[in-house]
Amino acid sequence: MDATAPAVGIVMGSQSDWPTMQHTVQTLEQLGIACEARIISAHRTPDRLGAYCREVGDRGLKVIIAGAGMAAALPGMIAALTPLPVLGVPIESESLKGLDSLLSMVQMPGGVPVGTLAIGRPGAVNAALLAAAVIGLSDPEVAAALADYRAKQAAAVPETPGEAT
Ligand code: RP5
Repeated sequence: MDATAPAVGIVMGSQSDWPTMQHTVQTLEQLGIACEARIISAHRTPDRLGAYCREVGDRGLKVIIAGAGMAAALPGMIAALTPLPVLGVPIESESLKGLDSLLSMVQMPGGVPVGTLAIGRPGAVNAALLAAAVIGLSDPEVAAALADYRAKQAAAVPETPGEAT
């Protein structure tokens, strides 16, 4: 893989999604996977969405991760407009705590899949790890980085509980 060309496109519906989606970027960086981040709203910037989806395949992106909140149409629309695998991160909304985002993202009609992750930060981190697993199928360096990440994660879990804080 060309380490400088982004392999993962991270798209979010609003600047307000960045505190969550930055965890996707950080996790990909830990794994040495180049990515790009864009703000594109399915509802507020539909032309930007169309333009991005038309060119992602040509630029060599392999996976798209889309974070959105409320009526979270973004990942579904990207899945409709590109052949790339699309992972969705439901953003924790203020009023309904992300249940709105989760349900609107996960309930795709048959034929247009979105791999929907957990609400909020765990989903943002897991989307990066899942993208790494997909890319790792054909990239031994990424597969090794992911194996290392998981080994470190396992080593960091104590065998017995400490004092409750
Ligand atoms: C969605 O609406 C965004 O993904 C965001 O989670 C939500 C609220 O956006 P802002 O009003 O904070 O810009 O499109």
